[in-house]
Amino acid sequence: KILITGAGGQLGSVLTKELQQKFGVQNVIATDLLEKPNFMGHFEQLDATDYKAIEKIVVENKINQIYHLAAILSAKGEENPLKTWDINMKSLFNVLEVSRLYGIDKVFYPSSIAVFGDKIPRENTPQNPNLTPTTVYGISKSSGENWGNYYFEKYGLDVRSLRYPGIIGYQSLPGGGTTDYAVDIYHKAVKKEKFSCFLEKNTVLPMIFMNDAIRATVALMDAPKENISVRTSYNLAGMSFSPKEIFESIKKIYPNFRISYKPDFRQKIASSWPQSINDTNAREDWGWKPAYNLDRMSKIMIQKLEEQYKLATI
Ligand code: VAH
Repeated sequence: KILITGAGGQLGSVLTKELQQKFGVQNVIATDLLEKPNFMGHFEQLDATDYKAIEKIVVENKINQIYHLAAILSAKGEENPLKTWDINMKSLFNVLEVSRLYGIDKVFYPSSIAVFGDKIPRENTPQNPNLTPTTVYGISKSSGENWGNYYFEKYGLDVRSLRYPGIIGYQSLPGGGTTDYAVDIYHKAVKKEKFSCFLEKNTVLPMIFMNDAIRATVALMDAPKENISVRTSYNLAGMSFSPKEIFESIKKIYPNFRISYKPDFRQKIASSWPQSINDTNAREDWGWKPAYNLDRMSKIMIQKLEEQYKLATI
């Protein structure tokens, strides 16, 4: 059985559905700090910083895989650095320890392009540069990756991880990240509103369409153990674009769409991150290849969001 933390989040909510389909609804225990009243399937409220609470769920449900998605993201994390560190690390240690003690088969831990700092090549960023993250979130993810590797080396725990780019999907909303604008912009476009962007127009960042992010996660977790050569976290690429480029892609569908730029504190975070990612290891080890580019994504985002907003008004 599978335990997923952060199941109410942007990625967690979509990954939960995918895992339910793959393993059966009754075999996925979805958990989140916040209750999910209309959840389809097995849901339990869980504070992942509470070791006893995780242990109880693992034992009672005979869990053998854990997807640990609960975390505070980059922009939100800067509001309270020590609390962010505490939550992100404590929850990870709880997951690693419970996995070691109860013989969990596989653990998935999401890392992020936030682990790279501004002292590395920002184009085609390699797998193993010197990591000098600039946010507390990035520091927690780069440390977390190394802890995953440590548990693998020391205890043989099968921890697998991806450095996700910004994830863009129609199924859910992000919360507290620096890449959130790229989801919000589609919602504003579909609602025929003007978009005010918190990054300046030429800030290129690595991004990935939700469907690709989910497919990468499943492919990594399904890969034979001996294929996994990276035990910290795999670089993963989808596409790269700036606010101006995503705006132009949307304008092909909505010619009257308008944008203005009002960079805030998140600009500094974005400027410290890579523009594009070299994901050769993922391609070689488990056959990764993204399927979506910007225009293809824009088409689907707009079509799906139009359906959602139409349904909401009926
Ligand atoms: C954030 N979306 O902006 C997250 C991510 C690509 C960075 O980890 O914080």
